[in-house]
Amino acid sequence: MQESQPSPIALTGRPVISATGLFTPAESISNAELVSSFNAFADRHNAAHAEAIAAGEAEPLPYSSVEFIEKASGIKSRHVMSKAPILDPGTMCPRLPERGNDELSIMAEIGVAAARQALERAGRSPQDVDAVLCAASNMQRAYPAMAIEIQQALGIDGFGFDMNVACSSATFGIQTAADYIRAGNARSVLVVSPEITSGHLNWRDRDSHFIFGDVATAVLVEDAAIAPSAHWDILGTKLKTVFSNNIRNNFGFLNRATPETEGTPDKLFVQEGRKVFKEVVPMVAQMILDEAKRLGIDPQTLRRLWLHQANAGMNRLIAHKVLGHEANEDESPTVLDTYGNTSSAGSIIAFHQHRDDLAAGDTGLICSFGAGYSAGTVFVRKIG
Ligand code: CO8
Repeated sequence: MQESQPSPIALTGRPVISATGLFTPAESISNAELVSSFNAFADRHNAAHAEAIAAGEAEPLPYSSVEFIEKASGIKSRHVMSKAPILDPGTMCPRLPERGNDELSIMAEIGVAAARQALERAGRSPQDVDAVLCAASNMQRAYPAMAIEIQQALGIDGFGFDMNVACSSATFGIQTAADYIRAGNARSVLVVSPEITSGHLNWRDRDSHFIFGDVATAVLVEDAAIAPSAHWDILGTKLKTVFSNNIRNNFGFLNRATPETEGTPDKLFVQEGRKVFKEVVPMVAQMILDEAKRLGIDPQTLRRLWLHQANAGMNRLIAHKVLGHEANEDESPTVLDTYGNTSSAGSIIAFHQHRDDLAAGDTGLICSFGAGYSAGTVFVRKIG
C-alpha cells in the first residue's frame, strides 16, 4: 500500500511579514569619542600643513562638535564592527581582517545572525525558505553573491541574489519578495540587509563623519497561508527612483585605487546634505500620501510610521506632512540616537524594536529614502 503524502497547503498569493531579526555589533562610538578622534586628526593635519596655512595657501581643518552633531542629526552614538582603528587618528577607517574563501565573509556572518533570529521568531526552519535577497548599500565583493553565501550558510535550498538601492534596499527587497509571493514563485523569502557602512564612510570628513553606523537586519516575507498566526499583512508596496548626484560614491571595479587616487574622497560616501534634506522630504511625503490614497488608507489613521533613520529633523517634517500634526515618539519612533544612520536597515530596526505594543488591526508604514534618489513604502497591518 502506498504511503499517503501530506496534502500541499493552498497558497493565497498574499504576502505578509512573518518576523524580523536584528544583529547589533557589540562595539559603539559615542559622539564625544568620535569628535575627540576627529579633532586629534585635525590637529595633526594642521600641524603638518602649518607653513601653507600660515602663508594663506591652505585652510586649517576646523574642529567637529558634539553639540552640532546631535542638533543637526539627532545622533548620539553608533555601533561599528571595528572601533579602535576608526578612532585612531592615524587610521580612521575600519580594519576588518581578510578571511579565506573557505571562511564565512563578515557581511554574510552578520546577515546570517539577523536571519537566524527572524527564522527563530517565525518558528521557521531554513528548509522552509525558498529564496534569500541580500539587499544593502554596498556588497563587500562582486561575486559570488552575498545572498548565495548566506543561503549556503543557513542551508536553504532555493536561490539568492544581491540588490543595491542604497538606503532603500530593504523596502525594494520587501517588494521584490512580495512580488515572488504574489506570483506564486516562492512561499517564503528572506530579505537580509547587512550594512557595514563604516567601510564606505569618510571618517576624515567633518560634514559626514558622524552620520553612519553598522548593523544587520532580516525580514521574512511569506505567503499568508504558511505564516505564523501573528504576522503583518503587506497591504501595498510602492517604489520610486529619481536620479540625483547629491548622494554619491564613485568607488568601483573600473576605477581601482592607484597611488594617485588612493584615498580620494569621491571613492567614499559624499553628499550635499542640505540639498538632500530639502529635495527628499517633499518627494517622500507626497509619495506616502499618493500611495495611501491608492490603497484607500486615511494617512491620519496610521498608527505608526517606521521611517528611514537618516535625520531626526527630516523624519519630523515627513511625519507632520503625513499625519497632519507634529508626530510624537510613539507615532514616529527614532533609533537614530543609538544606531545613527544604518542605511537600508534603519526603518527595519525601528519596525523590529517598536511594534509589539500595537493592537491587531493597527495599520502602519515602513518607509525608506536615500541615495539614487530612491524611496520605498510598505503599508502593513497587524494580524493576530
Ligand atoms: N561639527 C561642527 N560643525 C559642523 C560639522 C561638524 N561635524 N559639520 C558641518 N558643520 C558646520 C558647517 O561647516 C556649516 O557651517 P557654516 O554655516 O558656517 O558654513 C554648518 O555646520 C551647517 O552645515 P550643514 O549645512 O552641512 O548642516 P545641516 O544643518 O544641513 O546638517 C546633515 C547636516 C546632518 C548632513 C543634514 O543636512 C542631513 O541630515 N541631510 C540629509 C542627509 C541624508 O538623508 N542623506 C541621505 C544619506 S543616506 C543614503 O542614501 C546613502 C546610502 C549609502 C550609505 C553609505 C554609508 C557610508
